[in-house]
Amino acid sequence: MYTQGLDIPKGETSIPLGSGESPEAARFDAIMAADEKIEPKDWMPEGYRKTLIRQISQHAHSEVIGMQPEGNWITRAPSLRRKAILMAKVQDEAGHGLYLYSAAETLGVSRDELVEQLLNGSAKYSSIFNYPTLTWADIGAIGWLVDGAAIMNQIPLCRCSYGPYARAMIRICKEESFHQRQGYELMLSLARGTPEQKAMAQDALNRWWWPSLMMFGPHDTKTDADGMKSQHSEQSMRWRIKRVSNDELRQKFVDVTVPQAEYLGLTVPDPDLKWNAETGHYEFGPIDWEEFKNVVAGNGPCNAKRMKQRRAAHENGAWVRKAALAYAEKRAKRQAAAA
Ligand code: BYC
Repeated sequence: MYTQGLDIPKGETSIPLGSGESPEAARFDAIMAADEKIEPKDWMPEGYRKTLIRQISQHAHSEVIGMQPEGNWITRAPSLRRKAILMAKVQDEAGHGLYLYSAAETLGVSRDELVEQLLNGSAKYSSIFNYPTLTWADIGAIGWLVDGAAIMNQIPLCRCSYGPYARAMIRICKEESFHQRQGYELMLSLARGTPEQKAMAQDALNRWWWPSLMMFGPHDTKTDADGMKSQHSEQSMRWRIKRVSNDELRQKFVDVTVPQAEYLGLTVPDPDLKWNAETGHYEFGPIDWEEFKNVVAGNGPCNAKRMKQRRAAHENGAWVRKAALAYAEKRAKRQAAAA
């Protein structure tokens, strides 16, 4: 059974795998070298398969758990327009989860197995969804910053070497783009509203900024005092699963987002933030990796609540799954009888 974490078999630490060892391995190497797609029936190294199952399933779980912080505000949206937009967005996240579970299934893992890993707590999902949505402005901040960070991370995944994941990402990115825009538009309305509304927008930016930077994952190479370093990036980039590193994506996100905050008239909560004309990038302060580790370990402000709600939703949905199975069986019997 697939387990989370670093379990890439020894001897599969880099590609090329050793073309010539077997015709299949040589073909895999050739596909990588030509920057073409690996498809489900193609031979692939076990480590490649496991890395993809890990990343795609974590991504799917993130989309599913990610419905909760925003779903929390559907009944309290301040207008019918905002409610309709938010409902559409949350439904999109459910859809993303489903495309991604389907993409993971093409790698030979069952959806039941993946869902079980989420429910029993052995699977990870993005740290960002363990923070609370305290005010309506948080809905704007999530769209602007969280979906903004997600797009930055996911656009390169549209060029991932695994075909089903790359194709799922194309549609997801189109939808994420709408999500980001609605979030920014919401923030703009608040920033141009009453002083209280502007203060609410600033407070949301203050709380979501640093967790959004953490979404990109640990640093690429630096081993900080706390030992934070991306474990998988190097190999995943060789396999063309990841195309751009965690730090590069984080920097791109900061460079794009700081001027957006300025346009809103809001202040990014980082006293060290400054433009470096020589590098053409913003410099920013240190990330609190202790907080990240704590949240990923299950001790964030909302981890327990998110998991409790997901387990309850799964149990409450048991009758739907049972009914769908019974209907599928009945239909198969009818079709067999008619044939
Ligand atoms: N949170 O070696 P690294 C959305 C883990 S949903 C938790 O760099 P990798 C949305 C990492 O898993 C957006 N854990 O890993 C939905 C690894 O642990 P394991 C979700 C994190 O995989 C609803 C360890 O740290 N996006 O858009 O090469 C509403 C070492 O990291 C995090 C995706 O899932 C984190 N933030 O790179 C609104 C994108 N970061 O597995 C919006 C797809 C790292 O060894 N995923 N870890 O136990 C990716 O691009 C990559 O998996 C990551 C991490 C960049 C996230």
